Amino acid sequence: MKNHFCPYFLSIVCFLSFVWVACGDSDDTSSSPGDAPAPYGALPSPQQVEWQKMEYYMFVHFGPNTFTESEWGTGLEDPNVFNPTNLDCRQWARTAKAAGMKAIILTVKHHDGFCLWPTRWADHSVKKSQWKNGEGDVLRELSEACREYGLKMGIYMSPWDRNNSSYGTDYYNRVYANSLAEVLSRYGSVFEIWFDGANGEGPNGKEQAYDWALFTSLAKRNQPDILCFWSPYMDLRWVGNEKGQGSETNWATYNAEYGTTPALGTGIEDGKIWIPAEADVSIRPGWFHRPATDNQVKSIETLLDIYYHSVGRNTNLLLNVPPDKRGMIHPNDSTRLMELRKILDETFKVNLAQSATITTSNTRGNSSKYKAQNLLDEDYDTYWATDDRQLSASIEIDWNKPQSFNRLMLQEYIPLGQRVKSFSVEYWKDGQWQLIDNQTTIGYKRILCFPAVSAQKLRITIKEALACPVISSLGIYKAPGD
Ligand code: FUL
Repeated sequence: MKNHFCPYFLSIVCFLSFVWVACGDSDDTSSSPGDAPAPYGALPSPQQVEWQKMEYYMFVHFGPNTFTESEWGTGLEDPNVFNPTNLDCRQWARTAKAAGMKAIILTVKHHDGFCLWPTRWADHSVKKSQWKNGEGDVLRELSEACREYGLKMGIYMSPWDRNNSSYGTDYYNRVYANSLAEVLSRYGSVFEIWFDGANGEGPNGKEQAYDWALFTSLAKRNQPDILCFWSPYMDLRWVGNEKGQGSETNWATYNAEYGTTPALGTGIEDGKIWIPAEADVSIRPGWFHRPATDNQVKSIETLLDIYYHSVGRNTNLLLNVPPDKRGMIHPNDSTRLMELRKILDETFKVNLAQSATITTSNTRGNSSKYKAQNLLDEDYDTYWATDDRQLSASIEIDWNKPQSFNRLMLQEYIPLGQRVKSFSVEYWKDGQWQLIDNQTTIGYKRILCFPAVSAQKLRITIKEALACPVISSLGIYKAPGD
């Protein structure tokens, strides 16, 4: 029996393994043309994808510090110091909108504990100020202005509170949570809550052990789509500096180890959770307005550098534009914002790639669904992709006649994960490819700046990817003046 069974059994095993190998092989090479690439690694939530598309928005530091001309109030300020002579949140919103920003995040409470809305949970608020006889509500005015101008609204609420007498006790966590519930339930939709990491001593000399689980769950209960910046349960990470500088290599994937903060700029390749970076920076020295800094608004060169080193490096830009004692944005800041907008609009107006012939070394399943033209259609949801096995591939752009350009923009389709690990850009000159740049990650958006090149052909080579590349957009531009 044994002697007979063996060869028969073996031949079945051999046949089955042949079938398995053959099937496995055809699956690997290309998936049938209709098959979309499988998602890879940690993925963004739909809210994180929408957040990434916002790219650029306004931070507004405003409060007693504006009137005392300080950065960190002590919490002992007389509430009457807060007295804007002409608060105009519509002017903030109008400025943000014209600057091309998508939202405004307001400091509803800074470390001094003064609340810009009439809270039930603290005495130190607009209710105690002479402004509008204690009847004012800055957050209400901002929420209405944002709605009118089609902007999203976000909230910065400092957990550190130098005024509240319960700070440093368990009770303070309830005070903070209840205050949070007020701002997240009364003013419409809030896209982001900014938990500031600064944590000093309270009036009793104690540091607070924050109940992050409570704060986060409460935030999500009141605003299911909200994204939390910076806490043990963060959806968004701090980029690691206050200069608006993202990292060249920047994975949106991360491991949430709050407090240890490794790799803030670079993120972590194959990190377990999708936690993209946000860069906060002020348009002038200090976070709050001081007349002394009116002539120190950052130059257009510095702002462009910040833009390319944040938005251009897969990092959202949160640019602080602090209103003055009137409660209005100073003309020096708004003028600079408009100059920046104008240059960016001119730069990105004409995508030179649109007029070129584009060929790729591989197209997924040879299917028109994943064709190179998808790179140019301005629809983020269509993309060029390669076969599963093809972890490197190239895109060649040919204009038939020389073109001058100095910016290159690439976008990965992040709902399927971040994949590209390295890529190079070359142009054709004197019968050979000449290197423009060797780079690492792309992510939601990557923009390369280089001295203007005049060439008929350009080649982008994805050299290494964690899974087959899935690229949504390609842009080639000529920035003025470079
Ligand atoms: C820091 C704060 O201490 C600064 O005052 C400012 O609000 C900045 C955005 O965050 O942690």
